[in-house]
Amino acid sequence: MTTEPLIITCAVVGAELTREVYPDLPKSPDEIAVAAEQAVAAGASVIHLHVRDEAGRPSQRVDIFAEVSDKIRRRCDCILQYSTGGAVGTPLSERCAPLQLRPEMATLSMGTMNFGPEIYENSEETITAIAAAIQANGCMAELEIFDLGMLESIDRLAVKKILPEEYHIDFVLGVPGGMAGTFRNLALLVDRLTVGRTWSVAALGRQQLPLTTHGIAMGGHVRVGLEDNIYYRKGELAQSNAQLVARLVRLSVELERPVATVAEARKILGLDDRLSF
Ligand code: KMH
Ligand code: ZN
Repeated sequence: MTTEPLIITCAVVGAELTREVYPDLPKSPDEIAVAAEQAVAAGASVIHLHVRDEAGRPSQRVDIFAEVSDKIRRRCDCILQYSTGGAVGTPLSERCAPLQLRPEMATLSMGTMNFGPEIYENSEETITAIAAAIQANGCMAELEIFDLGMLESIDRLAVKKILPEEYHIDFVLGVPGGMAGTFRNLALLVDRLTVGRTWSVAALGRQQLPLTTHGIAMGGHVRVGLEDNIYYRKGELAQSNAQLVARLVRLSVELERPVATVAEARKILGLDDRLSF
């Protein structure tokens, strides 16, 4: 089993979550920055970032991403990973807009899918446009894989030179309409990976804990946070993003995976070579 340091990503707010289901959801720039700072203090090195507008709605506005990023950077060092997924239905032009702020990382969803009752549109044309924007702004892509076919699309799109050469892969399991969050599915996906690619696992709801624990033992990296799961255990809401991160830190230590510092995470992801732009 690998003893490589574990990169923990924290997805602190997401686009779909509301205060009706999670009353303390961080929404304002200050609240999101505090949530990120606490997650980093607990052991996260990457913050997967969505933001909300003044009305609390998911937004891809550049000024809000700039404000939140600035507030996070004043509080702590971490790798900022902007969402280009936005919310289901966010137009393509809006999805890419924050990339002009040149975050270290940005997500790239690898296919269209049912997302609950809605359609999350990621046609080849959309993937091509987002991949181009990611590269034009010097970001490292994190490919979001919600289903096996999306993983199998990587080679096809790479041949067409649509994808950047360097990328990290994140398996997001358990979205209704995507691949279920099971050990077998994670093993199947990891089996199909090109050797040497870094990967992480995120899983929705009650699968977050078992799948991330499994991912640690398999030598991958992990993502937790309220975007994917609001519960600490059955019937008990998590107190915070940091609480979810802290549990994974404890598990990781027990499994002989030291938790990566931000500097170590940059090195593992190949971001340390990119800091000069
Ligand atoms: N909100 C989802 C529709 C991403 O951040 O890149 C898409 C999402 C993926 O959250
Ligand atoms: Zn997201």
